[in-house]
Amino acid sequence: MGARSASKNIRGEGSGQLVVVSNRLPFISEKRKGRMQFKRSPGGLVAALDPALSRRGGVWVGWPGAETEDPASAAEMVPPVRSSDRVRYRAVPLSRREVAGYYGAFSNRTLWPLFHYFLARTEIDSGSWEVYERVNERFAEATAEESTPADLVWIQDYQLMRMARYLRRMAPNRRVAFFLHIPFPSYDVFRILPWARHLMRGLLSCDLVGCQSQEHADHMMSCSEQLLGATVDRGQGVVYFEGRPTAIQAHPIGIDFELFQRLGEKSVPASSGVAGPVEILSVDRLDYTKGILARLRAIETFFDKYPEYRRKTVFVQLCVPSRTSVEEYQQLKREVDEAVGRINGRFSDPGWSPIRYLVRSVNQRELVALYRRARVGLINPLRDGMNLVAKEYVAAQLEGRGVLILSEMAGAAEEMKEAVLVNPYDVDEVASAIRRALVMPEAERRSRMLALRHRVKVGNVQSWVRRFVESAEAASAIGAKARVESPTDVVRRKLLPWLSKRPTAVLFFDYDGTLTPIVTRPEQAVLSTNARRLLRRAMRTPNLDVAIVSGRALDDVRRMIGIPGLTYVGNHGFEIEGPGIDFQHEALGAYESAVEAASRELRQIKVEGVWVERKGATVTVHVREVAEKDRRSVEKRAEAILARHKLTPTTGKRIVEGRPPIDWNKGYAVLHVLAMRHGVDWISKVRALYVGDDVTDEDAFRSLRGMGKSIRVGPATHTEADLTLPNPEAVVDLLGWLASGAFDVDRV
Ligand code: GDG
Repeated sequence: MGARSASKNIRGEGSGQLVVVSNRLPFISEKRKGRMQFKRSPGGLVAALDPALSRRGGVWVGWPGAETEDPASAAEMVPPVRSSDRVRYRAVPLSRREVAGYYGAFSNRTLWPLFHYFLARTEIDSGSWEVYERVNERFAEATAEESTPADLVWIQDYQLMRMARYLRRMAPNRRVAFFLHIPFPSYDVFRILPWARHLMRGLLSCDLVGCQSQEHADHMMSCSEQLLGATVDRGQGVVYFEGRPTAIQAHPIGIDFELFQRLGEKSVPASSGVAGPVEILSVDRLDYTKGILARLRAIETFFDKYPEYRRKTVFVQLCVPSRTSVEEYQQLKREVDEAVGRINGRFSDPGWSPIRYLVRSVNQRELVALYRRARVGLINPLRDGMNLVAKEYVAAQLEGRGVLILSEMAGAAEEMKEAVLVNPYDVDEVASAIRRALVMPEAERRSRMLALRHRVKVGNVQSWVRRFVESAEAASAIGAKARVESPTDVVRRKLLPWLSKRPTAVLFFDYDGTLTPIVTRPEQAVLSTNARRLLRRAMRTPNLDVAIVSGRALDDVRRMIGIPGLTYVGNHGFEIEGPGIDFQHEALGAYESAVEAASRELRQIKVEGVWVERKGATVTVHVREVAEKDRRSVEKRAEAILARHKLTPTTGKRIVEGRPPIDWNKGYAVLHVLAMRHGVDWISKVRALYVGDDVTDEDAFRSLRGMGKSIRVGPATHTEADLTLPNPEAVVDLLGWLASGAFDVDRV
């Protein structure tokens, strides 16, 4: 296609180009007199990315802003490429329905409110989720076409959280980074989304995921762990999932400091478009996350509590209309109008009104003039990814006399510690902070502002782009090297497509040597707290059914695990107990006296270290502690005694076991559990997975051949199992992944 061949002219030699992907392309297009006209979108992000794109050569992929399903007419909505251009644009055409579902609904009525902790406003609608998925896939297709493995793909924001997953599938070698401009919520909030795991997988398909603050990065790491069972290295800020590392880092965005400073220098009070004094200033998009109503309550409280400021102080609230077609935003506008009217009605007198309320966008020159004049910048959103207004206010404070009051809930608060920090929900605190700012001694104001200005200058948007791109390149280089899978990753990758073809998985775990390391004496084989927690979690996961299968007596294994409600298989399958199952092999009674007599005789073997364990229907001779030289002869004597009593001797890891000569073993028991729990046609309903380490587990591996899957734990020996894991730690790792329900629903 045209764009692709054009890219050859544009692409710089040597290093790859930068491919920026965002919901909107960075310009507004309009047809005038039959010709398309393009106007650059305002804003620091576009201004900072433009030079980076031109320097390296690059492509910007995005939606051009007008609804169309036709790729040809979408291609007309981007500026034409001349051969000298180093940046070009690729339009992703979206229909009216797609824009409504992906942007209007899922992005703005599901992700936006949830990520800002407005749970009651969060819509959960699978229809819009499906559109979001499809549109993300379309962005990935366009990006795959526009890029090569040498390029760096940089995806912007919450509208495109699934895109990297698709891009990886279409173009596995792309270097991919993502930046989230809005907050990332805590696990307890994020998990509310039925598609939380899907979104997490989308993020973990990147080499680098950047966010505004360390708090958001921490939330991403714990969600990776809890939702997907991924391995997290918090010290390094890396998550390992499906054999690849993803760096998760805070990259607080900045502003074009020089620009705001320059505009500040040029500004004159009259250019602000607001006459009279401006003591307190707030500037926001008209959005419920910005906390305008709570702020107005704080202003009212301020005038109530400190009447000496009436007739003197003016609060200017500039609201830029936003998402005006959405009913909720229209409602918010009515509420803000009403609150302003009421407060002004209460306090105004003929010469003075406490609130100057402007609902419109002003140009940047006017905005900076306002910033410069304001004695107090009141920036107290209820929740905000960063909040650039706070930084812009600081940059425009050339005299350094202003005071910034900043919400603790804004990402900016993590860096801007010299501001007066407030809880925006606490109207009394905000009212007192305003008063404190107005009476703050000049020396204190200056020293706070000086420090803030220094930070904002150093962390400007240009350095943000530079650092992010450098980190993304470093992360993708490490990722390419580290793409060596751990044994658990290999097993996970092989199991995933198989497991996800059935709604339920039945997991069978042997105990000793599988869930716990092999120890000298059975009572020392204690289950770790982590393994117990994960088993509990697996039990509560709706699509998992968990059974423990052991050679130990049933009572013993139940006690060692200590989780009521699981299925327990004891004595190599002779005894089974669990929800809906209470089983004892019928032939057991007939051999009870033989087992008893054999046990008595075995106890007569008086060799140091021999230890006989009677386990109901079976008897075990432990020889682990017997001196090496005597071990074999003890085993032989034990086998002879068992044979004399017509019991079948089996030799395992440093044990000899006598069992009734009944054709019954762990393998039959597993099939019995499956039939009892899920019906004789279980094979069409569930997936069965058996994990064990011993020869006796081989019976289970054999019975599941072709019907289920099995994993042998321990050093590679001859085994009938389909897969292997090196040790119990790897089993617990796998259990973590299974217990997280990670293979549920989503097949990708
Ligand atoms: C998202 C995140 C994060 C406002 N009024 C006028 C005007 N503005 C400009 C400001 C500022 C921008 O709009 C608003 O940026 P914020 O950061 O405050 O908020 P969001 O739009 O919600 O942005 C946010 C940001 O992404 C970047 O990562 O900080 O947390 O929610 O630049 O100057 N500009 C002009 N006239 C106005 O009337 N010219």
